[in-house]
Amino acid sequence: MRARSPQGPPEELNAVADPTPAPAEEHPPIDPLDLYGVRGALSEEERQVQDAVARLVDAEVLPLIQSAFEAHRFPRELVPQLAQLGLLGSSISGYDCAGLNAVSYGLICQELERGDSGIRSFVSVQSSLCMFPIFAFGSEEQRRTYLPRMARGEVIGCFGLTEPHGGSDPANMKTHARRRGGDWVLNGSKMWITNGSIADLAVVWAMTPEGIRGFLVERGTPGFSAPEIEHKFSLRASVTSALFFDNVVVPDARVLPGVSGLKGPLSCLTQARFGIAWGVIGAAQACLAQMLDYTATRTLFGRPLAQNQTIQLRLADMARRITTAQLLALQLGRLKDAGQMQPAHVSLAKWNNCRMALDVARDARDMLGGAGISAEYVPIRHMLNLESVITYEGTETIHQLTIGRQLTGLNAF
Ligand code: TGC
Ligand code: FAD
Repeated sequence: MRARSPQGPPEELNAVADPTPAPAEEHPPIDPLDLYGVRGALSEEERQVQDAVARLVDAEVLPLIQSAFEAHRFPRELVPQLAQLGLLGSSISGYDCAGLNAVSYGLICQELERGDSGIRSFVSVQSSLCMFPIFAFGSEEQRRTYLPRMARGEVIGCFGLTEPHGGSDPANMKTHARRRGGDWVLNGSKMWITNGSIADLAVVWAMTPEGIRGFLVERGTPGFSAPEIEHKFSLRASVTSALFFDNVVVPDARVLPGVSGLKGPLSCLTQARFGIAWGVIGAAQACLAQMLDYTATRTLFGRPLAQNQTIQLRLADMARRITTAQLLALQLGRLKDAGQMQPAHVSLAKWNNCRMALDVARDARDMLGGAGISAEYVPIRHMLNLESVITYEGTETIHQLTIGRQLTGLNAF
C-alpha cells in the first residue's frame, strides 16, 4: 500500500481533483426524536396510521392521563375511540378488523405508549393476547362470536397465564381443567392480569390431561371472580387483577380447538412482545422531548442547562439509545411482515428496548431535579410504568436467557 502524504492525498489524486468546492448539499432538518429518519422508511399507509394515532393521543390521551394515573383509574372512555380508529385487533384480516401489517401495529403501540404504557397495555392485551388466539386457534364459531365485538370494543378481553407461585415458568402452572361430560371444570388462580376486572371474556390457560389448553371464560360464569389489585405504584392508569376459578364449568365449545401445549400462550406472547418492543420507544421519546425543552429553558450558573457538557452527553445518550431501538424495531417489523421473525428476535428487541426506555426515563427524571418527582412532568410516570413493562411479557432475565439458549443451544432456565 502506498504511504499517504501528511499534507494531503497522493499527488495523482490531487491531479484529478476538481478544485471547485462542491455546492453545499441541502439536508432536511433532523428530527431529534428520529435521528436516522425511520419515518422516511415507512410506507404512505404506515405513516397515515402513525399520524392518526398520534392525533388521538394528543387530543384524547394526554389531556387526561396524568389525572387518571394519579386517581389509579383506567380511562375506559377511550375504548370507543380506540375501536373507532381500528386499533383493536388491527393485525387481523376479516371479522371487522383493520388487517394492517406488523409495522403499523408497532407504530400504533409506539404512539399509544407515548401517551401512557397503560393505554398501550390495554390495546396489547385486547389485540395480541385475546383476539390473536381466538383468530389463530379458535373455531369459526368462536371467531364470529367474539372478534367483531372485540374489534368494536364491546367485549373486553383479558389473558390469564401468570400464577401467584411464579410467572416466569408457566409450564408448571397449577390451574387445571378436567372433562365432565361435554363440559370442562376449571380450578385454580391467576395473578397480575391486565384488564381482569373489566373484562367480559378471559382467555385462560390451564393444564389438562391433554396438555395446556386455552379456555374462553365469560364474565359472570358461576365460580369465576376477578378482584382488582390495588395500591400499585406502576401502571396506575391500567386495571390489574387476580382471577379465581372455583369449579367453573366451561362448555367444550368455549375451548380453543386449534392448539395444545405451551406454544399456545407463548405464540400470543410473541405478538404482544413485538408490540412492546415498539411501544416503549414512544415512552422514551416523550421523556427526551420534555428534556430537550426543559434543559433549553432552565438557566443555572448563567447559562441554559443544555449548554453543559454532561447534560448534552446525557441527551445525546438518550438519542443514541432511542435511535438504535427504532432501527431494531423497524427491522423486527420488516422480518415479521416477511414471515421471518422468530421468538429470539422478539426477545432481543423486548429486552433491549425496555431497558433503553427505562434507563432514559430514569435519567430524565434525574435531570429534572426536584421537579422530576412531580406528576406535572412525564418522566416519573413513564419510569414507574416501565418498571412493569420490563417485568411483564417475560422479565429481562427471561429474555437474556432466551438469547443465551439461542446462542449456545443450552437451556439455563
Ligand atoms: P420451551 O420448551 O422453550 O417451549 C415450549 C413450546 O413453546 C414453543 N415456544 C414458542 N412458541 C411461540 N412463541 C414463543 N416465544 C415460544 N417460545 C417457545 C416451543 O417451540 C415449544 O413448542 P413445542 O411444540 O416443542 O412444544 O418452554 P420452557 O418451559 O423452556 O419456557 C421457556 C420460557 C422460559 C422462555 C417461557 O416459559 C417464557 O417465556 N416465560 C416467561 C413467561 C411470560 O412471559 N409470561 C407473560 C405473561 S402475559 C403478560 O405478562 C401480559 S402483560 C400484558 C400487558 O399489560 O401489556
Ligand atoms: P417470578 O417468575 O417469580 O420471577 C421473580 C424473579 O426471578 C424475576 O426477577 C425473574 O427474572 C427471576 N427469575 C425467574 N426465573 C429465573 C431463572 N431461571 N434464572 C434467573 N432468574 C430468574 N400476566 C398474565 O398472564 N397476563 C397479564 O395480563 C399480565 N399483566 C401484568 C400486568 C402487570 C402490571 C404486571 C406487573 C404483570 C403482569 N403479568 C401478566 C404478569 C407478568 O407476566 C409476570 O409478573 C412476569 O412474567 C414475572 O412473573 P412473576 O411476577 O411471577 O416473577
